Amino acid sequence: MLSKFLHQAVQQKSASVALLIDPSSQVEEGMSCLAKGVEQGWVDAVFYGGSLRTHSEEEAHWDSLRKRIQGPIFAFPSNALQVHPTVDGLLHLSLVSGRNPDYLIGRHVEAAVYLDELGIDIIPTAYLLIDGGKVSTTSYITNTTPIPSDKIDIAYATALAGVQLGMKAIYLEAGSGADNVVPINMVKTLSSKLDVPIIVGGGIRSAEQMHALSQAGADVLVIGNAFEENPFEVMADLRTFKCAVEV
Ligand code: 1GP
Repeated sequence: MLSKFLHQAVQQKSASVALLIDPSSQVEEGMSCLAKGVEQGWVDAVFYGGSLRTHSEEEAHWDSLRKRIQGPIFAFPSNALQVHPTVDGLLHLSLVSGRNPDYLIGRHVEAAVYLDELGIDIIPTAYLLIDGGKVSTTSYITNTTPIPSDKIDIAYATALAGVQLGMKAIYLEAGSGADNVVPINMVKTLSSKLDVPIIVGGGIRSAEQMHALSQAGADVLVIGNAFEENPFEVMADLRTFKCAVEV
C-alpha cells in the first residue's frame, strides 16, 4: 500500500500531503479534524511515529487512529521495533546524512526479523537531515550533524548515494519544528535529478510553503507540529493548497 501511495504521489501534478501523528502527543482534539481532512481528500495519508514514546501511549493512539481514520497509516518510526503489526507500510529510514552506524544500519539489523514476520510493505528510504535553523530532536537523539542548508551539492551526492544503494525514496527533513523549511532550490535540484519520490518535512506551516515545495518537485509533504498546535488552521491551509491545485 505504501508503494502504491508513493507511486500515485509521483504521478500527481501537485504534492500529496501526510500528517505526522506522534504517539506521545495529545492529538485527541484534532482527531475529528484529521478524519474530516482524510474524508475530504485534503490529507492523503497519516504518518505515525516520533522520537519518544511508550508502549501504552502507542496502543491507545493506534486504536483511536485506526477506528477514526479512513485512510492509509504508514509507520515513520525512530525505532522499527515499535512498528505496529497492522500498519499499512513502513518508511524504513536510514539516516544517510549522518555517520552514526546505529541509525545507518544498526537499528535495522535489530528489527529485521521482526519486520520480516510482519510481512508489511517496506520502503527503504534515504533520510537526509538538513539544517532547519535550530538544533532538531533528530540531530540531538542521533548525535549527527545536519547537512548545511546551502550545501545542495552535498545533499544531492548523499541522496544519489542512497539511490545507488537501492533506496526507493528520499526524505528531506529540516527537523520537527524547524524554523526554516528545506530550501526550495535543494528540493528543485534533487527532484529534477533523481527518479525516486521526494518526501519533504520539517517546519511546514502555511499554504504558501506547501505550494512552493510542491512546485519545486516535492512528491509528499509531511506536516506535524503545526497540526498539533492548530489543527483547524492547518486544515484550512490544506484546503487552500488542494483547491488551488484543482483550479
Ligand atoms: C518531522 O518532518 C516532520 O519529522 C514534520 O515536521 O513537525 O515541523 O511539521 P514538523
